Amino acid sequence: MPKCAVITGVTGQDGSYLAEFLVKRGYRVVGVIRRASGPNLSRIEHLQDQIDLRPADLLDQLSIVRLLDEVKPDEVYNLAAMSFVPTSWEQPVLTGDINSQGVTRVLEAIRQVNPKVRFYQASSSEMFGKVREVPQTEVTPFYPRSPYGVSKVFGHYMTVNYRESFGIFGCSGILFNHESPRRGLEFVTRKVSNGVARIKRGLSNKLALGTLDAKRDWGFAGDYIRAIWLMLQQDRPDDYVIASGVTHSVRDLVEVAFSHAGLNWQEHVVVDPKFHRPAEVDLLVGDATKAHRELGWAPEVDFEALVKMMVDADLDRLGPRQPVSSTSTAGVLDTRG
Ligand code: NAP
Ligand code: G4F
Repeated sequence: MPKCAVITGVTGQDGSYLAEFLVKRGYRVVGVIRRASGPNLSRIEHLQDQIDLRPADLLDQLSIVRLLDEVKPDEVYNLAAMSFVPTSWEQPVLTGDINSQGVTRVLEAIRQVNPKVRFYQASSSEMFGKVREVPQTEVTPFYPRSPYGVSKVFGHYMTVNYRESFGIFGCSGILFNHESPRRGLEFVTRKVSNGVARIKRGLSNKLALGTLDAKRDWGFAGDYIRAIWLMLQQDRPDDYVIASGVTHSVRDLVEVAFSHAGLNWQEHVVVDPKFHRPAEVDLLVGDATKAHRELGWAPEVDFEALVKMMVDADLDRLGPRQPVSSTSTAGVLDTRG
């Protein structure tokens, strides 16, 4: 019998890579989709005949219980979340309901339907926030700096508690920022790669960003998915930091992305205070020694290769060069991000 995995958040960046990964390993993959008024399956279109899509919502306990009861999975990967930090200040209650109590709902469903199901929780380096030590490890104290970060601390500790209280095989992956050509357009890496491609193709001339000083430990989503799966294949459940161990500023990101397209970033990037956050996470850099040692995991794509991959993908997506007026400021990219 092939193993069966349920993926919440299958329509998102990580869910799409994980679904591909598990299908290749012969899993029966069940992806959870919530009701939308229009199609939002673009990241998993190519997989649609290889995975089973079922409706459920992290806000609806019964829908999760029913799903697990019908599907009888061996593994549940809880990737669903309200994942954009700025939105968490606008919608803190919804953020908590999905990212915190949503985790409880899945854990309770497992406890009720089959406590032997293995569970993965998508925790985040945002939990470190105003960092207490550098680099951050599995034992670094948390100091979240946004409702999103706070909500993820709750989900993390519920996973630890269901493991320690009820013997659930629950693992929490503390993943640092990971990106790809499938990243949402509002996150800074994709905003930059898309902005560079638009400028290069003559569709825009300026890119408005927030702080250029914040530093992140950026990796490739395809690499991080392997670590997630490895956690659930171990003899005992545990928590792991997954990171590249190298940090770069947003300014570094911008420099690499623009120069890869033959552009000078200083001619195009403007700082707009509207993208500044009520509280910033200034520096993240993870120490993934435990994952290297116990999971045998290591990333394969470094920062420069990642940025170039994303710029190339957006250039390809936008197609051939359009006529450009170098003095025009029309079309300044103004996404939510
Ligand atoms: P993403 O692209 O924003 O995807 C989020 C997914 O969650 C989407 O499939 C979304 O469905 C789904 N979702 C949201 N609310 C839901 C609800 N109430 N019920 C069911 N599904 C719901 O996020 P990602 O980058 O793939 O990240 C995956 C997970 O890892 C998230 O939990 C995120 O917080 C966490 N994480 C991400 C990173 C990173 O750098 N990417 C780092 C650390 C942790 P719709 O398509 O319907 O909106
Ligand atoms: O790309 P970001 O929006 O990602 P952020 O806030 O680090 O969160 C991401 O990574 C977390 C893991 O640490 C995940 F848990 C979370 O779900 C999400 O995937 O912003 C990165 C940095 C920030 O310091 C931000 O202030 O880039 C800075 N930034 C500067 N200008 C910008 C912009 N961020 C965005 N989104 N848009 C800007 O214009």
